[in-house]
Amino acid sequence: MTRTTPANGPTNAPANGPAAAPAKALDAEEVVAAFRAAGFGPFTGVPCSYLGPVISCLESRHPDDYLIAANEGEAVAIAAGARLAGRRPVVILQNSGLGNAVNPLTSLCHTLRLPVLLLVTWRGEPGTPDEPQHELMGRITPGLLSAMDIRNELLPDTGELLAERLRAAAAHMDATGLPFAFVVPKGAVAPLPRPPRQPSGDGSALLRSEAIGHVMRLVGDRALVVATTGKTARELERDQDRPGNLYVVGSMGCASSVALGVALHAPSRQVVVLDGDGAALMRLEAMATIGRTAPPNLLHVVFDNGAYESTGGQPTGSAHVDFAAVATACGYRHAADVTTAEGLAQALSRQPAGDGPSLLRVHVAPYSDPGLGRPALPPPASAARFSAEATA
Ligand SMILES: Cc1ncc(C[n+]2csc(CCOP(=O)(O)OP(=O)(O)O)c2C)c(N)n1
Repeated sequence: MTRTTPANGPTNAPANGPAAAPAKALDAEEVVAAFRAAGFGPFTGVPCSYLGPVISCLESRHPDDYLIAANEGEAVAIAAGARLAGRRPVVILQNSGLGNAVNPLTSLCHTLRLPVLLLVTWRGEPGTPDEPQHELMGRITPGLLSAMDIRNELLPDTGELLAERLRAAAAHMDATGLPFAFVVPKGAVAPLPRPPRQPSGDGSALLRSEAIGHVMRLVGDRALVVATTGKTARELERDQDRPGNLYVVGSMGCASSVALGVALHAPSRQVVVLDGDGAALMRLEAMATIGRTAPPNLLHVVFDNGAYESTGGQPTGSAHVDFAAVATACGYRHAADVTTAEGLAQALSRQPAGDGPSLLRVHVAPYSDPGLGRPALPPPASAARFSAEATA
């Protein structure tokens, strides 16, 4: 698969070797304009930093045509519905989210012949250094798309070629009723100039890194702590690394379910999950199972910054969700919203360890240290260390 040669069909071979870096970067406005000119829209999906500029452009210029989804599978189903209503929908997703989308792509779009256009980013592209959680999916992305009968090719690197390939994609989708995917490598879309980020508002909002520090101090040394993907895990590792911490670097949204599994099978230990609002929304069903199984030793902390901060700060839509009410309705014994360090301490004193499950939604600023590093500990080492601690 090359940048300018379209794939020949649904069986086009996966790219096994290192791919060349994109020759040029497309401008995000140019990408959005080309898709719209070819009749594509609405757009829905979950962000990846590679497509952050495209999402920002959609949010600012075409807010009625961009819908934030909580989960990539949900986005595919929304797009399928939009197709039924006569539109040519586009789903924006990171390739890690292909896992969430496999079922609706195969058993909904394929079965009902509802063609949706995918813009899939290519984290972990072979030959391009990336984080461990992207290695396997990066290797199999083109092959996985092909295995699902989804014709795929790299996003072209000029506006003219993009317009041409969009016409070809539309013709293919009309002729076959099948989805089509453009795979978006690193650097394919130029970043937007960004003003230096500051803690928002009047500076009184808690920073997530501070809030993590408060929670860790209040839960104590013996607590087992499971941190969600993105900057939450990275901040925890940087500031508070210890054997009882597990950094769930991938599988966005699964940290609370991992914590549930630990809590049910290590009943003598307090288990704390540090979740994000985007991650909690991605797998909101986890709260139903936590509430039903009701492990008394589980504390679920959601750091709500209203954003997918780790991928560039796109909004999550969490302001529309009352997490505490959801948790209570699901069967959690305690749930509270807090905005300050004092509120956090008071809420935890009212939700004693052993009287859970409890939920604490901590409102934090959508900000993190721009110099925040990547996890130093290889994921298998982090898992083995945590497991040894959990079974000690
Ligand atoms: C299935 C999946 N989809 C998308 C991503 C890309 N991604 C990584 S972190 C992140 C944002 C997480 O948002 P949130 O839980 O609110 O935490 P924050 O980044 O705000 O700390 C996203 C979208 C991913 N890793 N996995």
